[in-house]
Amino acid sequence: MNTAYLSLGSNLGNRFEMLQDAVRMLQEKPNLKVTQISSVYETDPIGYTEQATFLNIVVEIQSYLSAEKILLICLDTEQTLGRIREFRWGPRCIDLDILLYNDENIESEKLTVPHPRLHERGFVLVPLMELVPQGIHPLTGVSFSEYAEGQKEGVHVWKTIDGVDAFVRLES
Ligand code: GSY
Repeated sequence: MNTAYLSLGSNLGNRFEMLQDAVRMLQEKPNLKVTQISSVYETDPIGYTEQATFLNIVVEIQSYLSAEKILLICLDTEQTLGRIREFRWGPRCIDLDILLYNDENIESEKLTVPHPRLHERGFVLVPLMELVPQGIHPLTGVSFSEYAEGQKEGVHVWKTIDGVDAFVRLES
């Protein structure tokens, strides 16, 4: 069994509903279970800053699928939910990224894991630390909490969540 962590973000349309739909779609996939979910954070945009604030979460999944198959599921989820992305770093309905896949280092044409910008994004580190408070970056050995120092500005809890099932059932 493999454990992976995915980052989900939305800053277009009904952001919360987008996150819920994405998690529901993940739940419906055979051979994949969503086992943990962070609080929902409202976060200032990073990269292209002249855009709306994001809602971000991190989920833990357990699966026998390879990281490449999980990537295909993420892309399929984005497409099904009609991601509109006009340009790189720009606004998007929903974005799913693989942050970690076990402690593996994967470098292929399509996929780099751990996510290459994981350690420099407060909107990823803060929710990730909820799920793995003692987490260590598998390549550098530096703790996520150390990386998160100085990157918490603009990352605020928007809604606390009482488990995956409660999250998908919440009124949006
Ligand atoms: O990489 C995911 C998309 N994205 C985000 C995001 O999800 N949250 C915040 N706060 N800024 C972002 N910039 C990009 S690109």
